[in-house]
Amino acid sequence: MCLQCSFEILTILMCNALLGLYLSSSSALDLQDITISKSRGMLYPRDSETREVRSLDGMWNFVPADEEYPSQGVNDQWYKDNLNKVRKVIGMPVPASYNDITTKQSLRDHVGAVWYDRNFFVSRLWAKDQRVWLRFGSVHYKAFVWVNGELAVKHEMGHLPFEAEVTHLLKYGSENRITVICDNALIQTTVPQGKISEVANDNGVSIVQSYSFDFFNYAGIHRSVHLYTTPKTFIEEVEINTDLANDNSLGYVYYTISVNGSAANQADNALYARVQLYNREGEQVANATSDAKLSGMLQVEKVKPWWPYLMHPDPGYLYELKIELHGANEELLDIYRLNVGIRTLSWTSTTFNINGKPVYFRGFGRHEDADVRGKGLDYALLTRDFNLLRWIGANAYRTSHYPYSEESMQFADRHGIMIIDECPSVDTENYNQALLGKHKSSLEQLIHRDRNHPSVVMWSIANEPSTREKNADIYFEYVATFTRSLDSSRPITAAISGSAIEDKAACYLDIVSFNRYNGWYSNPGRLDMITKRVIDEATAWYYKCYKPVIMSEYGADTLEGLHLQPSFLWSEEYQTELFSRHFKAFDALRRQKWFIGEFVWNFADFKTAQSYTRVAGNKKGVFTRARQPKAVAHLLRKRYFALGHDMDQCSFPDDLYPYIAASRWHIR
Ligand code: BDP
Repeated sequence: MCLQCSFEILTILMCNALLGLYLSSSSALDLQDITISKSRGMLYPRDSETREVRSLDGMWNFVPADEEYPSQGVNDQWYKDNLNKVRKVIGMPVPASYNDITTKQSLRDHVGAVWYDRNFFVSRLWAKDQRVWLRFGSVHYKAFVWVNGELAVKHEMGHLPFEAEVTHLLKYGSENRITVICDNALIQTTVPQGKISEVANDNGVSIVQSYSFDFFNYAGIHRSVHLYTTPKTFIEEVEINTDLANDNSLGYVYYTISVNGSAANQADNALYARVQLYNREGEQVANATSDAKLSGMLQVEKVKPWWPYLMHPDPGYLYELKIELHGANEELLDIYRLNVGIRTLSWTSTTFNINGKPVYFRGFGRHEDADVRGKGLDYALLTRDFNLLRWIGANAYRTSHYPYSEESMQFADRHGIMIIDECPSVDTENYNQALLGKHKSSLEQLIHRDRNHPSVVMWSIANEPSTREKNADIYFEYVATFTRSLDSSRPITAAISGSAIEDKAACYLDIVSFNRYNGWYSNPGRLDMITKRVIDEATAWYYKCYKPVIMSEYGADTLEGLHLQPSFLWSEEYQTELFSRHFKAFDALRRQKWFIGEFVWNFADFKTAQSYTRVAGNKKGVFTRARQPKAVAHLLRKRYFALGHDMDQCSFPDDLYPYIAASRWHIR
């Protein structure tokens, strides 16, 4: 086995052994805060009068690097020619995880680099006075990208977009080639963390990836790949903030624009933006011309605020903001449009409010997960999932345990589903300097990407970190302070699994979320040991930090179709009864004003690593992996609509209570 390599991407395999050593000594040291570089650009690619977007999705060529000689492709410069010249390639769909596409176990469980390439034409019409950008929605976990044999961009961190200008690398009016290495290896300084070791097998040794988080480490080009054009001087960033006044009848949209390009340097004072806001009917409701700093405010009379689903008869109201960038002599340089929801958020030590009204969250933890596609973006699945969220009456979900696709954020905006937006830090432990830098970077990239979505109402800075460990306090103080410095308009949370007594991190948050599996991991089978424990734990969290409290995970694995009466672990009856015991606790807690939400684990069954505790994955879904309801979904639906009715007087769907009998029946 040769683990010698010359290229950065593969050094992680070598360093792993050393890393263990470094970490055990470094964890004794005090952590210092660390400055990170900030991301730029990355507006979602949209065409306009000045921009063109071209998809590179479709079938790509694919070949995994040899486990025996992982650096061979880099050493032999496979990116200098078509991959099929050096290796037998197979077809691989983009976007998709590669793991479940073939029938080969070796690919499903592959550790390290895989190679993709494809050829494409660029029209000679694109050779005019403009720039061309190459943008990936996400590649998990680490990516290196070459265009026509030249390195165009590299990026570390799954689930987040990255891009590079490729104007100078493309051949216009000719065929081009794009080559990608995607490396899925996770170590102690990646986000999330994992471990790689060499383990003896029957014929020698294997490189084995392990991780403690409970979802399959799907990898590949997970989201769309785009080429898009911009003018030479173009709108590079847009930041939106909104406010409401006068009893929510007047709206304010504050905007700040950044420009990239020579015109920005040469004629600073000449640049200005004209911004126009359109309602759903396409009528202009406000317009303004920016100041010289390219910022300003739009005032909207008789505004239609953005409301969550079931909190208002017209949830998810979006305006369209059209931004025109003008240069000297009024020359129109660039146009970019984005959707804007106008709403306010506020929070106290006991409440969370949207547009001045208290919110009670009723939602899910989820995963981006499906058979065959893994974590690959799929509009059919996305549409089905949002239809199910509406069917069941949920108003929120947490993007457990990593950022979800930009397309899903757009769906959430439109459907009025509130998002607790989580960075990819899951089961965080072994706090060290390098990890802190990457953790902060993951939040910076996430906030940069998602800050303009009205659906995003909270940032989650971690899931189940080890919060009693040495340095957990200083580490999370740094991470929380950094997050607030990037966005003070949204509260911060993290899903904590440690006990309130031992925890050192929760009080740095604005809202405390806790995960607990009463009746499952704790006291399995004991439905009589749930309600009081949930009430006691939520109360302990409140009196520890004096912050609003959410139960961010509870649930039970349930095998679809398994019915056992009296209920027994894994049966549909057990999941239903376990939920009901939690509902009782939540209602008792709701009378304490500081308990502000309940999130089921999980929306749907999902794949995990192989383990004797998992029957082909985690089965805690309210829906099956094929997105069909288990028995508990019907109970949850009744509760979520009842809560919507109690809180916000929403109406009930006609089929919520099918006819049973003419007699009066009793609900306890
Ligand atoms: C929680 C984790 C979640 C797991 C869940 C479970 O946050 O990722 O899937 O437990 O075990 O601790 O089902």
